[in-house]
Amino acid sequence: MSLLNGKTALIFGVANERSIAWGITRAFHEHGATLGLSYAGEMLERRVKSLAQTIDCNFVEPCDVSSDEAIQALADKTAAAFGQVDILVHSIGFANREELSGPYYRTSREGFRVAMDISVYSFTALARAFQPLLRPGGALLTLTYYGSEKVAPGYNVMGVAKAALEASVRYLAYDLGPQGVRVNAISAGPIRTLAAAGVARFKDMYRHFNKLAPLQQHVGIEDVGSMAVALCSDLSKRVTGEVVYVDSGYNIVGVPEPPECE
Ligand code: NAD
Ligand code: 0WE
Repeated sequence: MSLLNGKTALIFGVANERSIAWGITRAFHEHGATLGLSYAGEMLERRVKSLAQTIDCNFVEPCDVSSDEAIQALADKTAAAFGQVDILVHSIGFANREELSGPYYRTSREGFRVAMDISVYSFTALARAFQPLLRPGGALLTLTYYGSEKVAPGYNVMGVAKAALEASVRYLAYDLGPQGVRVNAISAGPIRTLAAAGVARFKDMYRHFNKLAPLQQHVGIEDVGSMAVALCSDLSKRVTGEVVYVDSGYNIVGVPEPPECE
């Protein structure tokens, strides 16, 4: 199928082959999109470039989204390489590790700032820098998590950041709607990626997830990829400002079944 034929997509947040952004990249490639990848730092350059080769993608550029200059430089390179773009995917989140354990009230001022800057503002910053390049019929997409709505122990300042990110999705959707550009988020269930590795509280909740979710299955990056195709293609032409769950139905359960009743 080629739901994205003739569309150009720029994807932020590939770190390795387990990244959600890589699942989205592969799905977009299967649907005929022309792709560009942007990664965070020199340490990732070799890995991301070799992944890009597997899908014949030649546009692979660094961009630290905490820098306005880096974002503008990338927008300039994008304009030179592609002219206009149809799709931007933001698959970036970060908090200092020490903020992801212990009580939320211990969050430092600097830890709060970093989480908000990289996980929230960067999406707005991309919208701002790329707005002149966005073609009508285009779409912006970001990734969020249920910890924005209900407490996920240890997710802490990231939950607060994701709540702000979801609000940003609605404001951006309102602003870009008249230009024919849609803005949505996917709220994914827990996936074992680099950003989840080594977080103790993640492992516990990951292990129980497929017993609690209605579909009783873990979520994979392919599952997020196929929903991303839907949300960035004309299949979802009249959908904007939404948070769509790809979580095996986990979020609809209010009262989980106690383990001894299985
Ligand atoms: P990942 O580690 O593969 O991706 C996170 C990416 O953020 C990395 O590529 C990293 O380089 C990038 N990044 C961090 N700081 C950056 C900066 N300053 N500039 C540019 N890029 C930067 O992990 P992932 O799980 O694929 O995360 C992608 C998104 O999905 C995040 O927003 C995350 O919150 C969200 N998400 C993850 C899960 C999960 O369980 N893994 C669930 C729901 C939502
Ligand atoms: O958004 C995320 C990951 C967020 C994340 C993870 C890290 C680990 C390494 C942000 N910053 C960092 N910084 C690091 O130094 N998820 C949705 C995955 C996740 O993380 C959790 C979760 C879930 C789910 C942390 C605690 C509890 C649940």
